[in-house]
This record gives sequence, structure tokens and C-alpha cells, in this order.
Amino acid sequence: MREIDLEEDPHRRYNPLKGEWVLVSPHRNKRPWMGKQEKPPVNEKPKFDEKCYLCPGNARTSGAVNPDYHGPYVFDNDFPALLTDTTLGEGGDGALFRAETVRGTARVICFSERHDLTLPEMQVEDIRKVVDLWAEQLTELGATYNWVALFENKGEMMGCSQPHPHGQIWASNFLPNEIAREEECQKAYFAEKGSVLLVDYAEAESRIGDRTIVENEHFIAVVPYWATWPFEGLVMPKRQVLRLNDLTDDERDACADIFKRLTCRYDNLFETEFPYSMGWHGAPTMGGEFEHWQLHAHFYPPLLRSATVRKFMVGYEMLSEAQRDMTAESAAERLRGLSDVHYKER
Ligand code: H2U
Ligand code: ZN
Repeated sequence: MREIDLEEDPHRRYNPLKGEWVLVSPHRNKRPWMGKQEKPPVNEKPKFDEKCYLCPGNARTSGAVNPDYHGPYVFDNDFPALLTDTTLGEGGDGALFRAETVRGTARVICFSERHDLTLPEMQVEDIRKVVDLWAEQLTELGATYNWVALFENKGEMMGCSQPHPHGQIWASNFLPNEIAREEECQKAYFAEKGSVLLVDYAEAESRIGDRTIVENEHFIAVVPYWATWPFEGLVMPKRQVLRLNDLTDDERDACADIFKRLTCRYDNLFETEFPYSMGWHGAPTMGGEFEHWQLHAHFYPPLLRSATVRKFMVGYEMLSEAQRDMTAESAAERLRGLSDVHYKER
């Protein structure tokens, strides 16, 4: 049997973190692209917007007034999806009609007082403050809840509802599907190999280099081998770290540096504020042994060919399995070749 030619043969790649496959069709990628490479007009935002619910000193929809904050700022979401005091119980017949009540809380984290600066446009020192606040929130909420989701929906395309750069924090008394899956897969890998899946993976990617986007002493960002989104990103520390609040001082600086350089490249790719959903995955905060876990952040950006041409996960992907044309290696090569200097600063 001949070796698979990853740049020519239609093939499937396995995602060991989720236990599922993705179909890759690199031969289709040779289709010439005759479409426009349109850029949306640069939308100049003010440093402060008196109509913004998230800017310092302004009133939110609830009537609560934001303090005159500097740096990152957290507040309780005025419309939380989870409530802290729901009575716990199960419902339904336990088989076809199954339900359980849940408890949790939701917060919003403004990345800084500046209405106009997204993460890639912030200074590394200021991104570091966001990393510290994420870690603090994880420590605080992790004392009560076994899962704390730290995430950002960026851009209107991803359903982001507020122009002020911000992320969200949802804490819950249950492990959501994606986490339950990663828990199972990392546990099984550890049981079989006696090592940590994503520590092994980061080490291998750092050695091979083909899928690396940016790397420093403590962190690496790659387009994962099993990526489904065109320019998907996976950020991992190189040492085993269970949770964001376990990162050392140096590692937090390295993390901020990787975030800056990765998101700058994303913005530079199509010279646009690159939309994505990103989120941190770390070991659950209570209820077991988590020696098989490795902290990581996923970036799921929808754009495919330009600032306006996106990929849709529909049809075959919704009904059978995820599929991509461009290989992870080509996507990584393009991102790797871009500048760390943000296009707006050139
Ligand atoms: P998204 O942009 O990802 O939708 O997040 C914005 C969140 O901010 C959203 O969950 C909250 C919304 O409930 N929000 C407030 O809590 N108060 C406000 O005054 C505006 C928006
Ligand atoms: Zn604002």
C-alpha cells in the first residue's frame, strides 16, 4: 500500500480530542478562485462611545452603571443563561424524555476601557491583564462550579451583540458536551499511553513545524491536524498545565504574546477584524482526578476566502461529517507567513 498523499488524496483525519473524523478534499482546492477579494470599509470606532453599554461610566440595559474602569473589567451578565439558585432535580421518564435542572452564573469581561481596541490591537502587557483576570475568575467561580467557560464571540458574523471588545464567562454545575467529550478522550489516551494527549501533540507539532502558526518558549499555536474550520487555531502550553490559573508568571506573559501574535495574523490575513469564537478548555474545577488533562484554547474562525466569504458548516457537514478543502498545512503556512504587525498600524 502506498503512503497517503495529504496534498492530493481525498482522506479523513482523526481528531483524538473529540473522537471524530474530518473529511479532507485537497484535490478540490486546485479550483481557481475568480471571486473578488473584497475588503469591508474600515470602521473607525471612537475610544469611548457614550451609547455603548460596556464603556466606563455608562449605564447598561439593566440600569446598573459601569464604574470608571481601566484595564479589564468583569460584571454579572444582565441576562444570564444560568441561575445560581435553581432547585436541583431531574425530570422526565429517564429514557426518551430526560431533563435535569442546572445551576450556574454568567459574567461579561470587557477586555479594557478602550471601545476601539480588540485583542490584537492591545499591547501585550494589557492582554496579560486579561489573562490574569481570566485566571482569577476561574479560581473564584471554580470554587463553586465544576466548569467555568471563558470565551469570546468576536464579530457580528459570530453573533457578537456588543461592539466593545469583550468576552463572556459562564460557570455551571455540569460538564457541557464538548468538555465531557474531551474529558473522555484525554482519559482514554492517558490510560492507554501513560502520557498526556495534548502534551504529546504540542511536542510533536513543535518538532514537525508544518502546522505551527506562532511559537515561543512556553506556548505554541497550530492549525490542528484535524482542523475543521479553514483557519482553526489550537493554542497549548508546552508543559502540562491543568488550568489557566496554574500558569506561572512567565507562562502568562508567553500566553499574552501568543494571543497577540496569533490574533494579529488572523486580522492581517484578510485585513479585517477577523471574527471567531474562541474559548479556553482546562481540567474541570472539581469532582475527580484530572492528571490526563492539558489546558488549551480553541479558535474557531468562520472566514474562508476573504473578509466576507465564509465557510458554512451545512449540508454534508451537518448531516454526515465536517469537511474541508484546504489542508491544515496550507492554512498554517499562510498564517505563519504573515506579519506580527497589525495592518492598522502599518
Ligand atoms: P455577546 O456579544 O457575545 O452576545 O455578549 C454580550 C453579553 O453582554 C450578552 O450576553 C450582555 C448580554 O447579555 N449584556 C449585559 O449583560 N448588559 C448589557 O447592558 C448589554 C449586554
Ligand atoms: Zn464601549
